[in-house]
Amino acid sequence: LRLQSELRAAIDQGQLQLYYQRLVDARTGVVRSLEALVRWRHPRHGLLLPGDFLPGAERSEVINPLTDRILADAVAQAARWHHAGRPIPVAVNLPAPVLAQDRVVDLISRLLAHYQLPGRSLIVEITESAVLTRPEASAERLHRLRDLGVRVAVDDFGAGYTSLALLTQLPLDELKLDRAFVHRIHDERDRSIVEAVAAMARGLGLTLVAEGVEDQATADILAAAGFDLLQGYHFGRPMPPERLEPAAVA
Ligand code: G
Ligand code: G
Ligand code: NA
Ligand code: MN
Repeated sequence: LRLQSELRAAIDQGQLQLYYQRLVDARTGVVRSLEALVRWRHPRHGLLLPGDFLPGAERSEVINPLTDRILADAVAQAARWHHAGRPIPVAVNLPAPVLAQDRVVDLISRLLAHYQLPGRSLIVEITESAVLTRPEASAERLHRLRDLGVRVAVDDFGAGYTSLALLTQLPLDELKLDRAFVHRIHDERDRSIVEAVAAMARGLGLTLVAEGVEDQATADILAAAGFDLLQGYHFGRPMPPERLEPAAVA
C-alpha cells in the first residue's frame, strides 16, 4: 500500500527516469536498437533499480499508470531521435498484468500516432510467464501490435518454465536468451544449450539476442554461435538518453 502511493507520487513528480542500453550487431558492432530500463530517483533512498520496486508494483493497480508513463516516455524519446534524423528502435518491457488487458493495443497505437513514430521503431519485450495465463488473448494482442509495425521480443528466455510450444503459437520477432546462460557459456554443457537455442531461433526465423555480455571472449563465442544482437556491460551500461552520443545512436 505504501509502495503504491509512493509510486503514484513519484509518477506525478517525475521521479521515474528511463535509461537506455545499446544492443549491437554481433558481427559489426553497429548499434541496432536500445532497451529502455526504468530507474526511480527516490528522494530518500537514491537511485532505485527495477528489481527494488517493479515486483511490488506488478502486484497492484499502480503498474498501469507506471507502464503508461514508461511507454509514453520511451515513445517520446524514440520520436525525438526519429525526427532528428537518427532513427533507432527502442524496446520497452511490457509487464504481464498490462499484456493481460485489451487497452494496451489502443494505448500504444495512440502514442505512436501522437508522436508520429513509425511502429517499426518500437519493440515490446514480454516474458513467457506474461502470456501463460491466457495465451490466445495475448497472441491476439501481439498480432494487433505487429499490424502497427511493432516488433515483439521474448525476454529472459530459458529462465522460467519455458513452454516451447508457445514459441510457435505467438507472433514473435526476437528471442532474448536469459543472461544466466550467457554467464555460464564457458561451461561446455551450457554452451550446448546455447547452441541448441540458436539453432531453434534460426529455424523459427527469429532474431537471436544475448543479454548480459560482459567480455569480448563471450561476445566472440556468441557471434560464432550465430547470435544476431548482443547486449551487456561490455558494449555499454544503461544510461540516460543525453549520455548516449549521437554517433552511437545513429
Ligand atoms: O535495469 P535492471 O537490470 O535493474 O532491470 C531489471 C529487470 O527489470 C530487467 O529484467 C527488466 O526486464 C526489468 N525492467 C527494467 N525496466 C523495466 C520497465 O521499464 N518496465 C518493466 N516492466 N520492466 C522493466
Ligand atoms: O530484465 P531485463 O533482462 O530486461 O533487464 C536487463 C537488466 O540487466 C538491466 O537491469 C541491466 O541493468 C542489466 N544488465 C545489463 N547488462 C548487463 C550485464 O552485462 N551483466 C549483468 N549482470 N546485468 C546486466
Ligand atoms: Na527486458
Ligand atoms: Mn532480459
